[in-house]
Amino acid sequence: MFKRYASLFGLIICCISFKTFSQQKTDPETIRPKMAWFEDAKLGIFIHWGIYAVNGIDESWSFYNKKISWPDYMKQLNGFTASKYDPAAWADLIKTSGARYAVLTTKHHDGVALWNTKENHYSIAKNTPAKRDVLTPFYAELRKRDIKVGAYFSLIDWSHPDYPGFLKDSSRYKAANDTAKWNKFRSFFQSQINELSNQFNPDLFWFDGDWEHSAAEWESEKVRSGILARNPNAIINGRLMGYGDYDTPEQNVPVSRPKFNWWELCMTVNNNWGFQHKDTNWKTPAQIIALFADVVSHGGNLLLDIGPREDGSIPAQEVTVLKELGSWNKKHSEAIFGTQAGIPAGHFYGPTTISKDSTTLYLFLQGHTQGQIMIKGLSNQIKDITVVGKGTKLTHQVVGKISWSPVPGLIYIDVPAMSIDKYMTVLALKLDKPVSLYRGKGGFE
Ligand code: FHN
Repeated sequence: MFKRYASLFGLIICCISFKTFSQQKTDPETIRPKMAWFEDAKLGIFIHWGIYAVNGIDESWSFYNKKISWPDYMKQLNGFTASKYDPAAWADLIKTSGARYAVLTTKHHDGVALWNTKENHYSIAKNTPAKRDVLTPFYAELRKRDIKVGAYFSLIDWSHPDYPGFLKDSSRYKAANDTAKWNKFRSFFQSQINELSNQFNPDLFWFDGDWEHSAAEWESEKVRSGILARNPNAIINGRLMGYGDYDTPEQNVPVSRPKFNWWELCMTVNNNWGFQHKDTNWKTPAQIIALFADVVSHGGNLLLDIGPREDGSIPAQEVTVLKELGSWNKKHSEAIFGTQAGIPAGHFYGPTTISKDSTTLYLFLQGHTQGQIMIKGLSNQIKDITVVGKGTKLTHQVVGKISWSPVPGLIYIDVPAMSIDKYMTVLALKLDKPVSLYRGKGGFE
């Protein structure tokens, strides 16, 4: 019964909100096997690290939007030292958070590569006092800890003389009007992608900036097949003009379940992707944990962004968020990792997840909820209720169940103050059989 409602719900949602789904060129059934680790991962850490951390200004956008001139922006090359960069400590922190993958900006729209690119263009290794490729050691540390390796790569390269776009309201040329130049740029960016593939063999390619050109102009199909020829299991995010594997909403927690397949919300801990001295608008661990539960409840992953300083140190607030998220994840692991999206909204006021075999329903209690909570339309018998990570057993009461009617009663559970978690309490409801929901009108229907 649950499956029937889940598909109906999915179908309705799909029809209303998923333009991008219908535009995807990849067949979900073909890619399903390689998506398995991603589907179970739930949490990834995004890292925006680049020369923009020197002045603490918008990554690339600051010169594009003319808040600073391009020459002044590029002067930040001289201040990027990576002097405190400790890739093992970064990887340890990521592991502690519970994340299963990490995505680092190998090159943002400003064109500065974090590895020693063979192409004749900017890199941290050649043009900054850091004087080294910072990708290799980080990826090695991630792999030692069994964390999947992700490479963010901007298709847009506003600093490249052969790239059409440059500043807001002024471009160098139009791709369609100078094919020779555009072809030169294409061969440049595709060579850089080949370098990443061959040197680092990322588990995940995270493209960005596809909006400036069409799939035909980027040669998205060729880019995709080139990556897959090197590694057929590589996952590609959905910013390759239809040639990616999953959707990437940004900064906006979906208000309803996005779609059947795979998606990932990328979100900052404060207001910006990269390090900015003035940005102190940090989300609290409680807020991040609630957002994370919300995303997982809707069947997605959270790609939580941090912005290290130019020297490679990570702001204390981000360290705290990752550590607190990690200890909460450790305690509530069974309710998050390897679960599936929860029941549709309306049955319970809060996020939910379901075990893979569908016989355990997890309820995430908002804030410091204590006292009575209620579930509507759950047709199952509840065999047992446990506070996850604590083991406390709770009792429940079923009210209003008429023996001859298909309408299930209302379920009330008392949550005592002594069982609540400092961030978000989770209850595990063991059911008599796979989740079965009633969504009728009542009476005989
Ligand atoms: O322009 C970028 C932005 O700077 C940042 O990198 C985000 C992360 O998803 N992506 C782009 C905007 O969608």
